[in-house]
Amino acid sequence: MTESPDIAHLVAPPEGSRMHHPDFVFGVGTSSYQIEGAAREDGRLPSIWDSFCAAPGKVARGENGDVACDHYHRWAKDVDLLAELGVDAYRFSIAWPRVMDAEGRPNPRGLDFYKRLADRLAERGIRAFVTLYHWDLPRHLEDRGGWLNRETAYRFADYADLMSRALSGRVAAWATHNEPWCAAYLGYGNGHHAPGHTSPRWAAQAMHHLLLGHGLALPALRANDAEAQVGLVANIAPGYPASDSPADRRAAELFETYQNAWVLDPLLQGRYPEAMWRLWKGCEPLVLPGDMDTIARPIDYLGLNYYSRSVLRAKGDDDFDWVRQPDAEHTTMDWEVYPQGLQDILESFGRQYPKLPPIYITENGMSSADVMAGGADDAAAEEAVDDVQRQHYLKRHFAACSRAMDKGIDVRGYFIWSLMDNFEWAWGYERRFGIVHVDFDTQRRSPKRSALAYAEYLRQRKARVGAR
Ligand code: IFM
Repeated sequence: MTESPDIAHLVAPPEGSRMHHPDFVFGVGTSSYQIEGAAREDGRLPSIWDSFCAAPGKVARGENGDVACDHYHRWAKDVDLLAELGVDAYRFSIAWPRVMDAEGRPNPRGLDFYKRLADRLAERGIRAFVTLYHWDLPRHLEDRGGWLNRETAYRFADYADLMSRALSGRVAAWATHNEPWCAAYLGYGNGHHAPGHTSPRWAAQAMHHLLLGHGLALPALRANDAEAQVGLVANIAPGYPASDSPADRRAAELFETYQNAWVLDPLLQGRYPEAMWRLWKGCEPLVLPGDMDTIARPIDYLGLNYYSRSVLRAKGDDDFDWVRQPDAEHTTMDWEVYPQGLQDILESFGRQYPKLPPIYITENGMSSADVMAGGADDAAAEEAVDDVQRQHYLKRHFAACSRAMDKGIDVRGYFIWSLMDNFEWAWGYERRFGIVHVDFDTQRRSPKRSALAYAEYLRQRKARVGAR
């Protein structure tokens, strides 16, 4: 994976950036349901995403993760790809339904898959950042209420115990959950994600049990894998008022409470924000004594996934509307490209949370309509997709992160989402987030120019360290 050395500047952080430091971790991320496929192999049980995809009208074109990137069979080659990229770390998730049967007993074939993967990563000098829950809940648990059932939080702790015993010593950092906001709100509040429920009350309860599961899992993770860091990954977005009016400013604050503080306040301060109790209006979650202390157990790091910002206009007293910025740059998700938001939100967390742990940017990246010239099967199509918008996107977000670090925010690493094009949930395969192009007919992987530039940047960074 090489191109001319001057390609590194296409994505590289600015000169003098603290991100050039050799201890700063650069990586890429994926998740189990989005890439693995092999949905019915080696004892994997059905997950809520298998059912959701099978329900008419839930996922674009009726697509599903049955095959996805076929990573379950191609994992060794995918690790080669990671090694060629030269990343320090790889963030992936475990499919809970692959590793535990319905009685909670381990499934050795599923466990072996992740052991082999973690071992191969270690052989290649790539650190494993492992997420336990990236949304593929075993269906048998959903049949008993899913995250609405408090029991699921305890089953999650059992699962964390199993995995941290199985992978002990092979993992640099565990994340309990990826984006609990999405799991709770999109899964139980507006139904855009599995399991597809549409009740604000259920979203609040599901969130509480997700966070409780996080807290309950921490002691086992620490006991079984003492060297690893332990944390949680949250999706975050800054809100900006559409005007200077007090009402719009309040709307932006309300948005940030709903989007960020709903997850981060319990985690870092042991309580839900006051404003949430007001917003819930009779849809409050049931919180038992001691729950908030469990949720607020100390973590070693906080993973933050940043993609875009929101601009808000007040709608009545306690509600808001999103205001699309028609002249701004957008991605094919129709998400505004707003790098400054990353700096702003990191600094604002620094002010809000005295106990803010070290941060990893665990996801950042964009989807674009990347087409291989001449078709992926064409031997002449060796030329990389020139994903210019993604290269600019990454470079500007690296710079924003760098500025926040200059202002004292302790960011330790940065993971591009995603290693390769994959199953983008309700949007199916059309939305391509990868820095590596995947032809889903042939499963051929072809690094895009952003990947080549990232690899070259990482190669130069290592060479500089070696030359010291
Ligand atoms: O693909 C998702 C990922 O699974 C979670 N964070 C956002 C990404 C892009 O939508």
